[in-house]
Amino acid sequence: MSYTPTSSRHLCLLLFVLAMFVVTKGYNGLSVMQQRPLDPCYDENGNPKRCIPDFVNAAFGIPVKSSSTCGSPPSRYCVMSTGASGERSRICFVCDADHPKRRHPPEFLTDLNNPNNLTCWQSEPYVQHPNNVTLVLSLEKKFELTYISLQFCSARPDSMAIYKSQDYGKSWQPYQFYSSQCRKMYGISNRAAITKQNEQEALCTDDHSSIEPMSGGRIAFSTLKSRPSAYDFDNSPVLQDWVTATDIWGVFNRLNTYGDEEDEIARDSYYYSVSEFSVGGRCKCNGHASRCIKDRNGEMACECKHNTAGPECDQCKPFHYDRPWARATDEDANECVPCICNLHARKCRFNMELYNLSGRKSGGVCLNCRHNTAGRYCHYCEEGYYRDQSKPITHRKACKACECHPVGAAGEICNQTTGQCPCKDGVTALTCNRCSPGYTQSRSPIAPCIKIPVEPPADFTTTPATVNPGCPKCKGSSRKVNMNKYCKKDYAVQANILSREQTTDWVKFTINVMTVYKKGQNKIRRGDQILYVHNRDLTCKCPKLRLGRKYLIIGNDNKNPNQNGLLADHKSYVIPWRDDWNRRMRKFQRKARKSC
Ligand SMILES: [Ca+2]
Repeated sequence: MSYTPTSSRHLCLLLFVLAMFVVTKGYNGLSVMQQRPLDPCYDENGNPKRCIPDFVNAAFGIPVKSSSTCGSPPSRYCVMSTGASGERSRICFVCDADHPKRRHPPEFLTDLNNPNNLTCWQSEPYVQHPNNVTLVLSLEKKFELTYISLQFCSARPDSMAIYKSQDYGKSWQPYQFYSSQCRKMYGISNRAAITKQNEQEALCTDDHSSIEPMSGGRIAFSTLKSRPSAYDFDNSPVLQDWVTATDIWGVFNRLNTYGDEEDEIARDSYYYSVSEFSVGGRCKCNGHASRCIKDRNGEMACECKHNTAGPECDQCKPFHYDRPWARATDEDANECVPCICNLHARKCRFNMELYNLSGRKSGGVCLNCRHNTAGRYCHYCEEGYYRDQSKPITHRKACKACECHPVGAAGEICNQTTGQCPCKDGVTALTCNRCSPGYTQSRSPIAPCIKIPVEPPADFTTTPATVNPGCPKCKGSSRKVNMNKYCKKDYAVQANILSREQTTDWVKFTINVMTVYKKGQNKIRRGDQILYVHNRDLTCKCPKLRLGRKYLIIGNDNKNPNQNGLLADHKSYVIPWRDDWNRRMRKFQRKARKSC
């Protein structure tokens, strides 16, 4: 970059204005945030905007590796000049690497260029085709190059090639060729046309390949010149790639001569010598940084903004993967956006499929959601937990553990939104801790709530009979029969009710006793018997007996001397018979011998 008095005046003025700005704002007590316009990567409202590092000579001060440098050991070289009448004369010098005024090291390629006191790198004399001389310049950072320029102290080469690397010298690709014989030297036709289809191809030209001038000629390669998409560079990934380089490799393939190389003095006049190797461009930051600085490892890197990272701001910084990375353009800074994880995750990744499905709005997927949350945004509760609606989803305790009742619930996993546990049949409530209407609690852990029976249930209970007022409580017909009750009664039979006969106070039932479980003092036998029931008890339907039905009758001995038969009263158990009771009754019968 040239440093003219005009630009330095502008710089002073700019610094003055900036200083005034800071002072004025500072005086008014405004915050640092409001001085943000100083950052070229954001506008005055703090919105991101494209920013680029300064245009520089990227080669300045950078060491160049040369394959051939004169002076070790000291050697003669001759400078040729052509007189007015066309005759050539030579003055010879010594190149000596150890002599301060006679050395021509590669440092002179990239030192400060003073036109009044040129310093020139110089090769050994007469390294002629097929031998070549190479110069390698490593920028140690990706740059976007506008031009590569060589200012010669010698005549320009007859043939030279420029290659570039984008991977720090691992691989090379042709950038530009110069030759008087393009096809013969490089197999490329001279001055081929560039179309949109071959914008990333190196060309060859015979411009600049003449031996004249003998000194001071320049070769300048403009990377974008006559490439069609140069006018739409922002939208041309091909050209963005084309101008990107980490290293430049110049190869001098063939010296220009007058064909007099048989003469030793003439031969010493042919060598390559360059006073300035310059590379114009900008540190490559993809529009996300305004400068490049040395990073912690001492390597040049962009000072990335817009939530980007990487040496070229070529990726989104961690946790900013909700949108795909993109280069900043004039219209859109393409800032990287943090993932939405509701404060429950520290990591996320980008998913292109989800991004497209969202209408290109959000592609972030949170990883390792904490606080018992789940989902791509950690936006719902994981299995076994449910949303506590009293807390925002970003709260550490937004998800509560399910509280499913160990007996009432069919599992431990509740609905992640409502907290509703899966209840067993007949069980209800959020945690399954209550019986549904129409169900009653049982002691079974398998079926903790059972339907309230409408029909007589399948055990030793009957529904209480509808009772007239004044009737005694009908104990016998509404209770379960258990061992204790069995013991307390005198007899137990299974009997069929055959007929009834009404007397003044009593009804005499003729019954057929089919099985005797317990005989009592009356010594009941199988066969037809009389069963006495008092009118009062029958009116109260306690017991309730119907002709032609079988009953289990458990009662006390009849102690009335006028009656020869069994007695059933409101204290007896008179229950419609079921065949499956026989086994249970037999069990009672066996047990009774020991425990009654
Ligand atoms: Ca120089």
